Amino acid sequence: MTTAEPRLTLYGAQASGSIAVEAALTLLGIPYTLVEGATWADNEARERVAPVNPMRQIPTLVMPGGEIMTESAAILIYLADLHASAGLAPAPTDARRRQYLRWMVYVSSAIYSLHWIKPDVGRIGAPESARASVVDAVHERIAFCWSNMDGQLTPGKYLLGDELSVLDLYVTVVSRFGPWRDRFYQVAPRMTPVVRRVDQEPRLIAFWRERFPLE
Ligand SMILES: N[C@@H](CCC(=O)N[C@@H](CS)C(=O)NCC(=O)O)C(=O)O
Repeated sequence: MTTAEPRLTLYGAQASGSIAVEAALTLLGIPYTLVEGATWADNEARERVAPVNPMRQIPTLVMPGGEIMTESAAILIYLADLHASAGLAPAPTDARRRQYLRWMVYVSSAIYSLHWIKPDVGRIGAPESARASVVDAVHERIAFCWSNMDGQLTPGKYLLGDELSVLDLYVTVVSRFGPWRDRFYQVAPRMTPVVRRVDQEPRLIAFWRERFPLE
């Protein structure tokens, strides 16, 4: 008799922030059980994730022993550190580690978190009639934040140099959200070749097509 290997369980959805985590798991060759559901649009998906994450957000990662981990940046940093030989993050002793941590936290806090407003502008006390202008303002702020980041990076093949890191995966995914890629290409000319390269990463082509097609 064979016993099943303990597996990670990931609550995630197509075209969501969980895709950055799924991309890292794919590159690392780590199997996981996916619980699919678009939490921002589907109440059943929200209620499905609620017992493990009362924030009702994805990605939510459940460890084989039942421990819960949320926060996309934290999960990505953790996975890269745990599998250091895969080289998906600069080591703590590497001079690039500071900027790596800085921008991982920045993408999460300055950019990704703003998307919480969009499914229901009432979340910030705005009337539904103001929806279009609130969403425009969110997108303007995100464009500014991408531009600010772009101006302070000197990418090589990838954002931190010539090695692919989970920061590249994170930016490649979050830049697919509003205000979407065309705007990103305008405001982030230095990061543009990097996300295009990651879009074409041979180990991820089939994954992107299935989980977050660009078109
Ligand atoms: N801080 C969280 C944000 C996660 C997040 O906003 N997830 C979205 C999907 S991309 C979500 O579940 N939204 C549900 C909602 O807006 O209620 C993280 O970085 O993981």
